[in-house]
Amino acid sequence: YEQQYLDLMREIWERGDERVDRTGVGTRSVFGAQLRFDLSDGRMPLLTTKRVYWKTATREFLWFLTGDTNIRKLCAQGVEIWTDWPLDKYRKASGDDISRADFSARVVEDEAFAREWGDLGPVYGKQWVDWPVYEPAGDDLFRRREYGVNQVADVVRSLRTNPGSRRHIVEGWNVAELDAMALPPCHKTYQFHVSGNRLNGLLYQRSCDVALGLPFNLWGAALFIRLLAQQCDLEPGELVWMGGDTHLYLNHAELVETQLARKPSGDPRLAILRRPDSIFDYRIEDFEVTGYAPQGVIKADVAI
Ligand code: THF
Repeated sequence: YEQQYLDLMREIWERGDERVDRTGVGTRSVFGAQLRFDLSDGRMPLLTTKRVYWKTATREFLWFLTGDTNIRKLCAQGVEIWTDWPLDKYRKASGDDISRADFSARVVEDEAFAREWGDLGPVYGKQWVDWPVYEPAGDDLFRRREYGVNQVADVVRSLRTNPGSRRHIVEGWNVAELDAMALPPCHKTYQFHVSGNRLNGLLYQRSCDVALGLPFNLWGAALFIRLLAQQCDLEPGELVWMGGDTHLYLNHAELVETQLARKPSGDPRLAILRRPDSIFDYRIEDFEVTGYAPQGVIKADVAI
């Protein structure tokens, strides 16, 4: 189960191509990778060879479902995984060498500041629940419709009414809006598939930071399947993960070596304690992980 992740990590570290990437940090990379995880009986792809903050990843996922793209609500919950991008932009624009903690605190306290500096542009949440729609307004003009497409609500509906469909897709890659995003989506395409009473899901990720991002991305994709399954009276099936540029940053050497020296231990399970009326009504208290006794945290810097 987890061994697949460790094997991928080792493969990239030992045989990946060395490349200079956008961030300037440098990576070792393979192109095209696949992992598969059985999600039956509460199983989740939650790594035990280091501590993964599954609550942080869950809060991020619930934030996506609200359609919000401002880091303010994340910072207010102590989730700082998106803070580095607005922070970098603010530092460059203002020349102020503010610390991450001070920046985050200001985003939480000062609403106007958050509005100006805390937004990531039309990233995941916006595209998932409010993909913009343009309608003809006469004379070759188009105007933006007040409500966009809620892809998540549509998938809930299509899973319920037309389970055999091959079009249960949630897409983040809105070509026309990429330039306005702090980062174009990495986990860009989710497809769901009903087989008997089981719900499978596939995540295609164009670019993957295997050390820091992938543990979060796997958790998020598995959670997506679990929520949809509960809402649509299906059993969780399998998660298939596919990566495009699948890489390790060169400054993650210590993490890689520490983690590859460890052996998976334990068998964590996720219980969802409540079934809300809609996929948009889950709260962090609804999730309980049992049997999770991970090995220690391994700290590493994120490439911006
Ligand atoms: N950019 C890069 N370079 N890597 C990524 O993983 C990544 N993401 C998102 C967008 N751009 C990315 C942001 N997601 C962490 C985890 C997820 C992130 C960003 C950072 C991180 O630092 N995790 C640490 C600390 C966790 C914590 O403090 O709660 C960890 O040890 O897991 C991938 O989608």
